[in-house]
Amino acid sequence: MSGGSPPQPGMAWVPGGEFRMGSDRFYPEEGPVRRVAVDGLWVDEAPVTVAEFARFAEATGHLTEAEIAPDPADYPGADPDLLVPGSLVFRPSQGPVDLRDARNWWAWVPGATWRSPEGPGSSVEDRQDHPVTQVAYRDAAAYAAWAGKDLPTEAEWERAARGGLEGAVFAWGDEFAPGGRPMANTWQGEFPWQNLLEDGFAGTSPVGSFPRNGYGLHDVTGNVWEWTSDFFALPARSERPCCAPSNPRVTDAAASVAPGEVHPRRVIKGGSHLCAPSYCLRYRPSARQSETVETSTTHIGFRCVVRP
Ligand SMILES: [Ca+2]
Repeated sequence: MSGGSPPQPGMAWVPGGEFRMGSDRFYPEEGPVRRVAVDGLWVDEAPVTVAEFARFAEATGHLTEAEIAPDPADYPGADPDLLVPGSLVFRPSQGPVDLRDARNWWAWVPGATWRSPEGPGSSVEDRQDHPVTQVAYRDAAAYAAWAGKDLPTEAEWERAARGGLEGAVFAWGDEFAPGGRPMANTWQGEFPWQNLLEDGFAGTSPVGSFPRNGYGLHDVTGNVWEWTSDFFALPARSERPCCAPSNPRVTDAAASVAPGEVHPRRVIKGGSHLCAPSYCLRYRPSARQSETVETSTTHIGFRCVVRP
């Protein structure tokens, strides 16, 4: 069944059905591979852009998490001088660093927002058609509600990203760069200091710079990570259900809170322009990470869906 004509411009129909979700070939949090069913739905052809988010902010006056000072209650023991509006900004290192410590490339920058993603003095003036960044989960959800849309569940997102290629490594097949052609905005070279720019982009790229997948979607992997509405959990390993779960959702916020943290974590999907094979081979439909809901960075954005 197709969904008829799109409910809004710039959306593509992703047919419902069963598919193999997850992967057993890369990182442990992606497995086990399990059969999952989702209903057909409309999916934004590209991540929400700066221009689109600007229309939302203009219309609603929405203040993003990055524009609001953190609540001291959420950060016991924190230096009050650091509890100012701001966000996380990627800073390449001068040379090889310990890849186990993300502080080697993430800097907390006061004044970094979606309008000034790298902090005061930076601008999105020439990035209107890039994905919006520096948006936390609440900001993405508020945009979706304003637009008459929703955020995808992880299963919906992965179904859409696979483009109908059952079990393929990438959204376009099993070969990273078929015929030498870059298919997504990722990181080539040694992360986080040597960006060889073989795909032409150091940071985010205009949406649609790379080919569509089989369902007509751009930038499902690479460019920016995308928020989904599922709270983070590891897929169950022991169950052998008789039937594929239909439209599964993970709704347990409390279980997603990591030790020592106060905020729940949601699933982000798709990898970003910072994903390098040596560090984070996550520009794949099955790849997933958890992110605390109040976090915003220069490499997380989102796209929306409409369920018929
Ligand atoms: Ca790149």
